[in-house]
Amino acid sequence: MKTLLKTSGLALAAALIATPVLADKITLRMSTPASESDQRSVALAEVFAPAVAEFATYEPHYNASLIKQNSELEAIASGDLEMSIASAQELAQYFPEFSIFATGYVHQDAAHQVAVFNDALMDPFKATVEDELGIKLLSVMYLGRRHVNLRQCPDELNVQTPADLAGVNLRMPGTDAWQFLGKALGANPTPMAFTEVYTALQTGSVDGQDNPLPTVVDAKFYEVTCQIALTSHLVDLNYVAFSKAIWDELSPEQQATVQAAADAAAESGRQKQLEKEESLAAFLTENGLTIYEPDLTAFREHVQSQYVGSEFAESWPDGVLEKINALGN
Ligand code: KDO
Repeated sequence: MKTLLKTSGLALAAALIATPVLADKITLRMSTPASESDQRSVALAEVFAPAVAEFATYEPHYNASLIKQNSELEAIASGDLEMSIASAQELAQYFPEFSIFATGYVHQDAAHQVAVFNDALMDPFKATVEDELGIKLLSVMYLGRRHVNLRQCPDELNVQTPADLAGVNLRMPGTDAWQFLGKALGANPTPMAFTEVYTALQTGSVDGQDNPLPTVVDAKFYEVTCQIALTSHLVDLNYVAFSKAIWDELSPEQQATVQAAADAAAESGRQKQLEKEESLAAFLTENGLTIYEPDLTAFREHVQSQYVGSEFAESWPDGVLEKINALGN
């Protein structure tokens, strides 16, 4: 009997020594200006979080409740945040060359965004962010086609060409690349955080805003606006931004799991956002908005002409725009 106990005790001790003590799970705080119901938020919560749950606790913070919009990258770099749904426009604050991915009428559609993000042309951009900010851009997320959404009804303000936006106070997000796009559309851009837009439209402190149809529905902008001119002036994207310091603490297997989880979440959100873009025009019309297509040639030609010779275009590495165009259809 003694021998049995002794043997089992030794076996137990050996088992405990052999079993690595499970380190505490890492916490991944994620901040976004988006709501909890936005498809990008849903995808990270429902696809990314479960996939990494064995070694990480995903902790989302919506509506810019933890970190204000366009300050998320700084927060990750300083260790106050681990993840964000970042934008090229935010990155362009640090690295002007990122403005090429925020330029009107460059990306053609969601598939083009994925092709560009996965192409070798992207490698120097990703390396710069990793080396200088300590942030990994894991995947590209589809935000959607941005259109001009106005308080005024078409009988008061009908938008066919950029000239029709002269004097229109158009809210754009707060970075230079966004303000430039607002001017390129022909409007007077007003910088404003996403979480302030609904009230600004409701009170008339701005005439309009520009976001994809799913956002117009999710943020209920349709309640305080009257029309959408389908300019499609930017097929907009975000990046799943991830702390390199955290990444470097992970095992190669855990890093592969995080990468696969980010890609799966981005793809899931992309498909749902595309489905919403197809179906929501009817919902918005039923809810009183007038939706129409303006003179797209006039908008495309005018917007593109504004970038030629601009400070942003000067920052674009030689040949990148041609490579992006070649990846399109
Ligand atoms: C916005 O502020 O209009 C914008 O669409 C900019 C995007 O880069 C992104 O920050 C987005 O807001 C938020 O994710 C809310 O949808």
